Amino acid sequence: MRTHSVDRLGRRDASGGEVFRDYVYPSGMDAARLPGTDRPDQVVAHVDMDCFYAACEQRREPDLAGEPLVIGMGYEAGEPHGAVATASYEAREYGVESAMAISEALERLPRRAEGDSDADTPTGIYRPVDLDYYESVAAEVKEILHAESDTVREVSIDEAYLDVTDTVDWNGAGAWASDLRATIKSEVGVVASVGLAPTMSAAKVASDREKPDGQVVVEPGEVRAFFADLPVDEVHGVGPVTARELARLGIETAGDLADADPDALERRFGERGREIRRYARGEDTREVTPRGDPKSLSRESAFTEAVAAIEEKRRKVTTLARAVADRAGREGARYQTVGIKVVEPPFDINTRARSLPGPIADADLVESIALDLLAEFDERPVRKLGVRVSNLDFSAGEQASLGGFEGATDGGSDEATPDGDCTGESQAVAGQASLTAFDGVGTESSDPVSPDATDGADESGHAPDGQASLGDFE
Ligand code: DCP
Ligand code: MG
Repeated sequence: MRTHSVDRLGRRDASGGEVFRDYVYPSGMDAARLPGTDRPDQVVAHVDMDCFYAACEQRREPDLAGEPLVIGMGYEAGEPHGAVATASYEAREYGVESAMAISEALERLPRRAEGDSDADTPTGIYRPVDLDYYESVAAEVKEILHAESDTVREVSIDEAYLDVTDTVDWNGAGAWASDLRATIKSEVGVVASVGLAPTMSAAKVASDREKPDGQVVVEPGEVRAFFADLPVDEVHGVGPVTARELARLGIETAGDLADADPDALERRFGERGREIRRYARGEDTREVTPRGDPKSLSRESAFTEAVAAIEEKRRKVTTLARAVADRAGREGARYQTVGIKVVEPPFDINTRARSLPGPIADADLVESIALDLLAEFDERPVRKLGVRVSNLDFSAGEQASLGGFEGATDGGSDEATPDGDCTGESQAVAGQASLTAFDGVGTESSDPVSPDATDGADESGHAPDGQASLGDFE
């Protein structure tokens, strides 16, 4: 096992001053920002709660523990509507999974009748989403994570990265992860899986590898081998659309992508082709950075097939505009600029924006400006639409975000950056009901190799029954 020396990274003292740094880089440059360089000694943890909404329900109602439990977004007791937000691992055994239509879940796992726990055929318990409760549980977990590290980046309600370089070395990484998981379990009553690795993307894959209730440590030098068999759609920045394209090129695993000809990838995907190849090779120079106030808030949604029909496009933009305005309201944000993103097949990203004389909070106006901007694309086939508000002003009203798990797009840029990038981190939820319920987080615009300059949020999302997936774009 490799021994880790934090000193070589240039530890910082409590006041934030640099203690020393053995590596010398050209002045003003940081190791992590040098193209092609790595920070072999960065220790990144990724924490992701297991079947989180279901786990919250089980904490509240311990009789649900060990049961096949399905949490439905837009679901009402006894009804077949809505989409699966998540399912307990017991329910997953029957093929029930996130973003599946409830009607389909019911076919795989019929609803248990009241008092009918001994039925011959397996049955499941269905519950509607109670986001307020889940957020309160997430806040408890978050408190524990912040106690572990000064540098925590929360990326969704149940997921965060921690930079633990200064406190964890590779010899102690496994023990640290066990302790953290035990603390979360005993203090909060929900289960976390943890991955530790020298890069953010490897840590994320690692936390997923042994779910549920698992942990994986990937040491420096092992990342590429660790990735080799990974299906290509699990590489950071690669979603279903890109994965399909890659499959056509015979690239199915991260190992294939790592070995692919970078020029060919660039011809097919532009600069992003090189970026995803770098991620597949384990090269990821991103550092964990905490989130500040978002620079913009957005929602985007993909059609399963390109759509030219005006009304269908207008309906989607209306829904997205409402969702964005609602989100801004909850964040306590007013906005001065309203924009749309229109993706034409295969990957042509168009953005349009209009600025107002001063900040406002007015859902009707967001909708009418967005629809107005859409008019230019009335006749054109479109595969994805997004609505964004930017030039945000948090000065009026209280800050709703509380720096909590609830994500926000954090692109670090407004109109200056063409918003081709979407959040690889964000996850999409299915169905109209989930519009406001699950938000991803964008990446820093300062990250020159962000793979999120891609196809976007829906790449990590799921679209059951032709439903659009939803996510942030920046
Ligand atoms: N979620 C949702 N819709 C989706 C995906 C997720 O509403 N399509 C919600 C419900 C999940 C929570 O977000 O509980 C966290 O998402 P995860 O992807 O981490 O899924 P889980 O925590 O449920 O399961 P896992 O154990 O695989 O992490
Ligand atoms: Mg989870």
